[in-house]
Amino acid sequence: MIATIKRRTLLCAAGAALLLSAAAVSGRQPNAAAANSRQIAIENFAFVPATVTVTAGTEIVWVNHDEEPHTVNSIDTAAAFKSPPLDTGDKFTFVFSRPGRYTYFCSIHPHMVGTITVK
Ligand SMILES: [Cu+2]
Repeated sequence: MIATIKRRTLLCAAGAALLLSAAAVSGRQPNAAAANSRQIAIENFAFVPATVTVTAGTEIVWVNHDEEPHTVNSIDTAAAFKSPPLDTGDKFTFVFSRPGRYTYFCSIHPHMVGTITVK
């Protein structure tokens, strides 16, 4: 009985740690509200639209509509972001605060490429 409770507590702690690391990975800044938000769909092994132009401070939300897992990984180091594998319906958010041109790809299917231009 006690062993069961301890195990549950451990599982909860592990769950909380996962949530925390997911928040860190997403690049979300809790106190900094994004000026704008844009969605990019991941469907049929492509980022749609593949090319997006936004103003600085815009939050990009990628949503995986495929049945396959995908990731969103930056190529440039100026804005480094790396999502965990996204399952169907999963989202990944990153706020682009500085102007520039950011290319990213899916690490599982490297032919999937997209570009964010921040003005
Ligand atoms: Cu992919």
